[in-house]
Amino acid sequence: MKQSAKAKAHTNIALIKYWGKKDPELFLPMNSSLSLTLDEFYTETSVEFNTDIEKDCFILNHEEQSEKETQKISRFLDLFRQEIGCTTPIHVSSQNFVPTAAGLASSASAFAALGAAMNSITGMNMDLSTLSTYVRRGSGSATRSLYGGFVEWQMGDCNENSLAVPVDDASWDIAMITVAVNTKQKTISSREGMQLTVETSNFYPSWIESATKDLKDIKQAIHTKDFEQVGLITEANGMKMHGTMLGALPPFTYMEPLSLEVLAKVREIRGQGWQCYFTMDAGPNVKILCRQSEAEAIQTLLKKAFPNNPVIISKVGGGVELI
Ligand code: 2P0
Repeated sequence: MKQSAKAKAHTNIALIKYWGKKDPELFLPMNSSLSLTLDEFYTETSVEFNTDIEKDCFILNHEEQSEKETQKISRFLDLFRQEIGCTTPIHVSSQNFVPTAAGLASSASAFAALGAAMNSITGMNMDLSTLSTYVRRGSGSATRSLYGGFVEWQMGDCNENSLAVPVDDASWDIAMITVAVNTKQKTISSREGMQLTVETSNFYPSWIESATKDLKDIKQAIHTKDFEQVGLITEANGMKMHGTMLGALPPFTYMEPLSLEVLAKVREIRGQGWQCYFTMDAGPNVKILCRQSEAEAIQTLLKKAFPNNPVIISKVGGGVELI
């Protein structure tokens, strides 16, 4: 058993969204999803077995975290410790490399990096798809951050088969731009938002039907490198996910007035001939799928329209690595 290990994982943005769980204990999702891993935003995490401390310790961005946050991490560490019959406390130190202005602090890169470090320190040395069934129980979207490029999280129907599968390395002139609209902590967490939607939204059954078809279609478009189709399906799928929230009781939305202005601007830029397509997650910030070769030109147009908002380009990111 090694005494320490360190890993780095990138965040990912879903093109076909995960929005709802059928098993909240095991984090089994209601539908399969597909994402793009981003190079610009990542987390580095080190773990160390430490017999000098009485319980686990969790440092994030150089600050010791609360009892509550640490317990969440401890429950995740237990998944690995149980497998090797160990109860030794672990010191976890994690740093997010996300421009604070981007509002993209991500549980996806966090649990992917922590899971990979635990996979190494425990000597379990699982392959990435098996490891994804562990990191899923830290945060669903973390499954997809173990691989680079386009990644599918196959929903499965039990712990062992709800896992990540690499789809394509996305090395064909692709990038993503983030327009930070508001970087304050959101009032409804994605976990609460998705639960409320599953339980109350009349639109939810048609979301599931539609997401299933969108996934099949986008995989075909990725296979044929049809960028326009990938973009159009991404844009439609993201808006349908946001539509389910308007059908919830009480209705809610993560969109802000400025988010809608950015969406309109992206459509306008596309009308001028640039290939760009928007998506949004559980927050007001807008992500724009585009050609890497056109990213700087599109960034310039967006900065001109929104001079007070950070506009950040990211290349496609790779999979998790031990460092
Ligand atoms: C996604 N989101 O597919 C979707 C789209 C937000 C909107 O995955 O409860 O932090 O930890 O499994 O993974 C954010 O939810 O939720 C998310 P948990 P997670 O990227």
